[in-house]
Amino acid sequence: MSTPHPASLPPQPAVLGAARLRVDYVRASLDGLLADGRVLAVFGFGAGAPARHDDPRYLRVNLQPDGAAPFEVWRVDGQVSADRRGGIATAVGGGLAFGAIEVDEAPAGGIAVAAEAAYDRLCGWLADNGFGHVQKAWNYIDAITEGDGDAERYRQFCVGRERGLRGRWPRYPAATAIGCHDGRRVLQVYWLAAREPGTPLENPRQVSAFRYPRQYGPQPPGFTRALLPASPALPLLISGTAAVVGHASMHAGDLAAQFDEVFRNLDSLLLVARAERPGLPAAFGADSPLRVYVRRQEDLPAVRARLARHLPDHVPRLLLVGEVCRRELLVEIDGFHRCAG
Ligand code: 3EB
Repeated sequence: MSTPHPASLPPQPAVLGAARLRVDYVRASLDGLLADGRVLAVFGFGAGAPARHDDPRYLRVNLQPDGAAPFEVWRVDGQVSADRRGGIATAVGGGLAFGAIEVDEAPAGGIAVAAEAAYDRLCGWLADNGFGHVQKAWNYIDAITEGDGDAERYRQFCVGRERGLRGRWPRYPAATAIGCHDGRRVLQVYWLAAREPGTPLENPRQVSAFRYPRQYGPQPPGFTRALLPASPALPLLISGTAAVVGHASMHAGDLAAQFDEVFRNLDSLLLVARAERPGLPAAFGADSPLRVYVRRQEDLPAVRARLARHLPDHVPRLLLVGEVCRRELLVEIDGFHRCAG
């Protein structure tokens, strides 16, 4: 006798001792959020958010949100201890580490040297603290597409990032690299690290970024399209995803067409992730907080409308004005998919 096949899989049981992370957009007071000892990190966005806090777990990202932004809150299963020394803010708990570093470009001698310093110090911290495996790194760079050809600031950032790594990462993490325009030439890098390696995922619709041909710069960007952490209680970490097919930018100047392409890329990435971990939901849901980076402020209303066509209302989303690292690309989406509750 065959038993009927359940229409949907029951929620995965909690994995004892496995690192877990919950990411939420929350409207609350910053002090109230930080009072929770299980909070690993809190992010504020744009000029309306507090610039800093004595607590090293707070970081402001200098991208203007669409309206009044909530805080993004990362919670872990365990007591968190935080520290700030030598310009690196860190928080450790529940088997995970958050860290953030800001490097002033002028004294460093430019974006390449600043990126090299940031990644060199990041690697040093990881080695000293037993967190061998960055799962995702976020990079925020002022005036990211300024400069021509190989002198473009993003390309120089890629050169410096790779130099700073000095071959210490056997595999690339997921990443986001977005431009801001706050006039501060301060490179901001933050990361989520674990003790176990995850599985890097590539997108069959896209050439791996680390294999981009020479035309995009002297150093291909070191990131993987998504990273599936070893712990099933951690979400899939999705890299910044733009309208890149193969290695080419698609639909220059056409916001709606770029949007459709971004979602085709995301769908394709979810298929790859589900082949690896069938328990991941097939579609974005309430546990898939996404960030949508929009190059032009004036596109925000159109972006809101496009998003409503692609995503059900219960998918948390944060719209930020930020520049994709190729001038012709108008929108990029990154995020998390399914955080165990
Ligand atoms: C792309 O597909 C878009 O350099 O860390 C996306 C995510 C992009 C991360 C990075 C760059 C980075 O090439 C750009």
